[in-house]
Amino acid sequence: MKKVLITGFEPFGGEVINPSYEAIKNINRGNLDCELFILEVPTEFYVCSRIVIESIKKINPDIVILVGQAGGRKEISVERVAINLDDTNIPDNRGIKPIDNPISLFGESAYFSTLPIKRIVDELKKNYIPAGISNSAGTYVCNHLMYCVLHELKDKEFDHIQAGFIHVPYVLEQTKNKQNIFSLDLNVISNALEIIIQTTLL
Ligand code: PCA
Repeated sequence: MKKVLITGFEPFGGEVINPSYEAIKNINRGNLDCELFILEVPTEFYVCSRIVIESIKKINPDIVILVGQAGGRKEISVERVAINLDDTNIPDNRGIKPIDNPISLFGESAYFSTLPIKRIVDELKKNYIPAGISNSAGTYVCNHLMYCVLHELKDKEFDHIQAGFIHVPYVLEQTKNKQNIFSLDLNVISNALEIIIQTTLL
């Protein structure tokens, strides 16, 4: 049976929860044809990638799906690309705030997701879940993690592993007292992640 590692982030930016981690905890393993490993990752530049890469080395998964919150987005965003840049106005959870920093001096300018991104979007839409491809994972911690993981997986030892990043909108409980902010039900996000895993396994 194939092994899938899925990661979500700790809350950041004043939020009490992060829908990415809530959603991966809520995945129904009974709907999956794989062994699933879940991991909560600190919303911290540098630390996040170290933890995920250590975990990849330990688990030796076939597929790695990184998930993060993108508040304000109106669909499940299947990220196409990570760029070699850290640049942020808001500090991470450790107070680190890189500006115009390359992530790797020797890495490529960008790395592309190796998940079947078009098939994933089609499957999500077939299931009436709002979804689309995104051409920017931003320049904050999520892009950092996606870049570092794809950079590491270029290595011959790991190049059989498929990996990519999914940004999810807020969940209902985060937007209760806010107006006109899009959110999805937690179960819809978890179901979307189940579909993403199953589609990648095919
Ligand atoms: N979203 C942030 C970092 C952690 C998270 O869940 C981002 O989009 O970079």
